[in-house]
Amino acid sequence: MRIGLVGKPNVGKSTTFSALTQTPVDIANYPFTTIDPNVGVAWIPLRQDCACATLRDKKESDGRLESVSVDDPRNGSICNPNTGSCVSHNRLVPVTMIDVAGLVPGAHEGRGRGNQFLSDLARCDALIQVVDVSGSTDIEGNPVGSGGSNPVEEHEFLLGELDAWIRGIIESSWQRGARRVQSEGEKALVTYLLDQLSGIGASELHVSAGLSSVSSNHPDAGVPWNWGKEELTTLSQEIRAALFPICVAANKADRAADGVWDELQTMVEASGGILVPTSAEAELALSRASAAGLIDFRAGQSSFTISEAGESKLSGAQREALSKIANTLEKWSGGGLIGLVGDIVFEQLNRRVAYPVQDETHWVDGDGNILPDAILIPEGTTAKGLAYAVHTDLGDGFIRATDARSGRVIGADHEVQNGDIIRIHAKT
Ligand SMILES: Nc1nc2c(ncn2[C@@H]2O[C@H](COP(=O)(O)OP(=O)(O)OP(=O)(O)O)[C@@H](O)[C@H]2O)c(=O)[nH]1
Ligand SMILES: [Mg+2]
Repeated sequence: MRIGLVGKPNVGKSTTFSALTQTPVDIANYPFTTIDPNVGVAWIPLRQDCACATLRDKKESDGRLESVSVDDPRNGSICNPNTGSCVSHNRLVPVTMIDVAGLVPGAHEGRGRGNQFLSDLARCDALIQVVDVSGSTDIEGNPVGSGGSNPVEEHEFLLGELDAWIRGIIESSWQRGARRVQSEGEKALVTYLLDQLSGIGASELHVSAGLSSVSSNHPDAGVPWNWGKEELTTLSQEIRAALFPICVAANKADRAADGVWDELQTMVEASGGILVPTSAEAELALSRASAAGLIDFRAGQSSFTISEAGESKLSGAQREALSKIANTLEKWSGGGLIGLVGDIVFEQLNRRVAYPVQDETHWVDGDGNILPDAILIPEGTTAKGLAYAVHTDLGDGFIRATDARSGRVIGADHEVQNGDIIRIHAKT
């Protein structure tokens, strides 16, 4: 799972990235601070209790485990995650985040960093546009104090650049590609588009969505090799929308009047996206204080408590600054940045979780680790699909699987449900 952070320069993409991934990166109040992309991992809580909660209940009722002790640092969790962590059955799973250079008008023609970073985004499952709702920067990212670009303008410009970028790829040898339809039939168009766009992650689904949008919006378009700019724009827009669902972090909300983002919110939601007001700077400050052990703070929440170390080290002024920050974050609903990433993963991209295990009785791997993996899979993934998600060899050698919760044997085509614990039997 990969999510790209995009937007014009100087809006807070790197600040957002740093708050989400706890990775230190360059942040500064001028355009093009970031040139080469930053890649890191954000840890996202599952929306339901980790399956280790069920296992604990079973063990407790069988008399094989004492109930949770008051001083248990994991507050009841008994799984052994290979990656991430689990406390209070709150299991964290990894989502790769990519922070790229800012995008300026004309990027698809090579302005600013040009197409380079557009290809950095190629393999992303979704994009978050970081928008500066404080108006403190113009459309090129230069600091202006106030009255810079407006949120809707900023969003429309980004969509326009992405569309133009995709159109550029399609257009380059359109005439030749489209004429293949004459000898090879309709399917040749799909093949041509897939050839052109597979590098940016397009599949037949995306391409077909684009083509049917041209037929419904331009009924008189005629033969494809005669399509003009309008038809190709529709085609690119639709492919872009299918390929890169875009959500918005309405950032620097701490310096904006409430509601400045309302119009953009309506627009984004109308196209199926999500907008959440954020202050990446505030979240970064809390996540840094937490990493330094000064406060106990769980990402996605606005409240925190001062830790023992914090009690002795924080000055009065520092405490006041931190609680001011938390108060700011409390004003907005939406769960901040972690909440936004969670919404994208579980609601927009419909990802479900499955726990592959090697022993269906004890829910462990070959080394006795309890529920070591929590894998995000698209809704509708089959047992065999899950096997491939774990390892190609496991998919190739797939024989059957066992649903470890019920003990039932399931076949290759069985749809894995959210929270399933699955033992895969495969030829080795
Ligand atoms: N007030 C306020 N300032 C912020 C917020 N987020 C970021 N900033 C400031 O905005 C400026 C730009 O932040 P960056 O994270 O470097 O922005 P960027 O989008 O990565 O910029 P480029 O890499 O140049 O495209 C810095 O001065 C940040 O401290 C926020 O939520 N509120
Ligand atoms: Mg940056």
